[in-house]
Order: sequence, then C-alpha cells, then structure tokens
Amino acid sequence: MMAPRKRTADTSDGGGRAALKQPRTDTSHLHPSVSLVYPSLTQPSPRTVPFQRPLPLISFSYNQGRELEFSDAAMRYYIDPPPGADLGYGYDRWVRRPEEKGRLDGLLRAISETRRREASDPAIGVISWRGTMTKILTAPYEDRDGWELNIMHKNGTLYFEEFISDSRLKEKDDTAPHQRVQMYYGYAFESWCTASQPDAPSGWGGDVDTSVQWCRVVKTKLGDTRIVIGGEVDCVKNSGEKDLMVELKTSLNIRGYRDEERFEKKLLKFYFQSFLLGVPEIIVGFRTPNGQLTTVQPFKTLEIPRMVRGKPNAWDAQICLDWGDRFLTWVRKNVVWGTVTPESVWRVKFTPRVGVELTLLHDTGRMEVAAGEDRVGFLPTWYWEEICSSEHSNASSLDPTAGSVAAASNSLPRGWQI
Ligand code: 0WD
Ligand code: CA
Repeated sequence: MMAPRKRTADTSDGGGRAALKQPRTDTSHLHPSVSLVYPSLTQPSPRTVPFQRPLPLISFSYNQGRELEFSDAAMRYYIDPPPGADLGYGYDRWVRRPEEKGRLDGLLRAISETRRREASDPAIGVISWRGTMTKILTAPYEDRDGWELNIMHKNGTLYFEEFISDSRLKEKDDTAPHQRVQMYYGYAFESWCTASQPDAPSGWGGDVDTSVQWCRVVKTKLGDTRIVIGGEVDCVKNSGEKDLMVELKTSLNIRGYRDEERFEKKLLKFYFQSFLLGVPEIIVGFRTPNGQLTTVQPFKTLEIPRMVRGKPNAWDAQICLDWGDRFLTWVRKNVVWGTVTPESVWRVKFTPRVGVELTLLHDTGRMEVAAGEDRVGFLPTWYWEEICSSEHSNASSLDPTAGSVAAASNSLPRGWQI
C-alpha cells in the first residue's frame, strides 16, 4: 500500500461554505476527509447554473438473459392503459432480477462503442448512471435516505458508481412482502401502458421481467462539466417523425392536502430523473392503496418546477443545479489534488440534512469495492486497458494530470463537442 500523502485537504468550494473535518480516529478511515455542507433552502439560489439540453449518443437493450445488445429490441411504445386496470395482475409471474451493485459496466460498454463508431476520444468530465445523478442533485431536499458513491478519476474523467455494501444488497433483495407488492404496481403499470408495436390495442403488455431494459446514453453539461449519463427509458410515444421518450410512474391517489404535499415532493425526483436524460413527458398512474388504477395524468417535464413554485413545500430546481455544480467542482478539485495513484478509489457519503463527506479508500475499502472481480478499482479491467491505451495514443492532446477536460476540448473532433 502506498503511504497517504501528508497534505491538508483543500476544502474550499468557491462558495465558502465547506468545512474541514478532523480525520476520524477509527482505523477504517486512515485518510483525512473533507466535507461540503448543505445549501440553505430558505434563500434563493445564489446563481443560475446552466444545464445543457441532453443529446442522445447511443441506446442499448438488455434482453431476458440480461445480455446487452446495441439495438432497440427492448424499446416499448406507449398505449393508453385500460381504465381501472389491476396493478396486481401477473404478480405471481414476475421475473425479478436480483439486486446488483451499481456497476457502470453497461454504460462503459456503450461509451466504448460510441468511441469506436465515432473514432474519437471524447472529453468527458463525469460518467454516471442517471439514477446516481438524480440522487446527487436532489440531495439538498432529501431528509430520509442517505447514499454512498465510489469515485475514480482517470484522464480527466470522474467515474461515479453507487456503493451498495453486501449487507445493504441483501437487505434490498429481502424486501418485505408489502413493499414488494407496491414495487410491483409500478412495473405492472408499465406493462398496461406499453406494447412492442406502436399500434397495438390497449391491454396487458406482457408479464414483467425486470431484466429487460431499454437504456439511452446522452451527453450534457452542468455548469462547466461535460457529463455522459445513461439511464433506463420506459417507452416512447410516436409523435410525427420523432419518437418522444416517456417516463412512467405510479402514485397513490391524492385525497387531501397532505397527499398533495407529498406528491409535490415526489415531483422533485420525477423531474430531475427525466430532466437529466432529456425525457420530455412523465405519465403518472394514480392508484388506490390496493393497486387499482384510477386516473392517468401526463406532465410535461419542463413545466414541473413552475407547478410547485410558491407552494408551502416548494422546491427550487436552481438550488439543486447550483448544489450539483458545486458538488462536482468540489469532488474534482479534491480528487485530482489528492489522488495517489490512478487506481485510487474515493468514497462520498451523503448524510441527509448534513452534507457530503469525501474520503480516499485504503486497501480494505478498495478490495471491498472490487469484490474479487476482474476490475481496477470498480472499473472493469477491459475498460481500464482501453482507456490506458487511448491515453498513450492521445498523449499529445489529453493531459491526464490537468484534471480538467477543458484543456483537451479544442483538439476533439466535432460531434463530441458539447
Ligand atoms: O440494481 C441496482 N441497484 C442498480 C441498477 C443501481 C443503479 C443502476 N442500476 C441499473 C438499472 O437497473 C439500469 O439498468 O442501471 C441502469 C440505469 O438505471 P437508471 O436509469 O440510472 O436508474 P434509475 O433512474 O434509478 O431508475 C430507473 C428505472 C426505475 O424506474 P422508476 O420509475 O422506479 O424510477 O430503473 C429501474 C426502475 O424501473 N430500476 C431498477 N429495477 C430493478 N432493480 C433498479 C433495481 N435496483 N433500479 C432502477
Ligand atoms: Ca418508471
């Protein structure tokens, strides 16, 4: 193991709100950690951080055997569901994919395929699944669920992987029966609302198999950071020449003021989840507690922030974007500065109502992340080798120590420039 660098961590985030935490005394965290505290939710966002419209790069499908193929085989078309549909239908036939660690493998294969097709090496600041970015951006308003990320930095790119420990994984797999049913309602709604052909009649779209997914990869930019995000897309609606992506959700019927507030809170997650991938419409199926569909309501993603503005429990999307930008800048600064070897793995821990903390993992932590698999840190070895070889062939244009993708962007072929 290499000795940790004896440097004081840089905690400045540009906003002057970061705080230095003393190194912990327990032996599992031998390195100093830095933290970034929450933004104020009562003040308006101090600045407007731009988010670029996501542009599609590639899409892929996972088939029933969970094999990835570069096709739209798993793409579904939206069909209006039958009124009063039973969301418990087919529960016994649900093929439930076991919970897995938040590995980036599928997304990395798609990025590698895009590089091959475009014969270029894109300058990317962050690579992440969409669900991870949603968690990061909505953290200022999250008061219940914490999360942890593994982070690596190579050739100017930060890789974010959600860290799910073995015990947490087991917990997720052992969902209580009541929760399993609630979870299933969402999938059943997807089946009642989709078909493999655009002109299919309304009805059950086939038994639920959570291994099958259609995913899309987009490039976008938050502040100065170019980001490549991959995420699952539920279905598309054929509108003239273009297929428009649609996100499907279920939610309990709104019976009163409290329910309305709860729903408006949920809209924050719905909004960012779709916004990040450029999904323009969210269709919500409202249901009874025991799973009968009552009404279906479409929402235009971009109109959601305006809908909640001025409400008692309103959220402000700008606070999230500002926080997200500060988060990414803070991670980059500290990781670039503190990385001992390119194989270093960092951990970010988010504590609701407190903030985030960043730590360099030591040997035991790194071994837990690799979990005995063929990986360098959490990146698959085949991918690692690929980026190492492209580093050599691009040695003149990509400076891996610069810590910024901006330096490399001028030499990139068009098409990958955002
Ligand atoms: O298994 C896991 N723990 C994870 C899997 C963690 C993170 C990602 N992934 C996989 C996803 O299964 C998918 O293949 O990464 C890919 C992209 O996911 P994403 O789009 O970034 O995930 P997210 O935005 O969190 O969720 C999108 C949908 C969910 O729809 P709803 O409407 O519930 O938000 O992906 C599905 C789910 O339908 N999904 C999952 N399905 C089964 N098991 C899981 C899961 N753990 N996580 C998301
Ligand atoms: Ca969904």
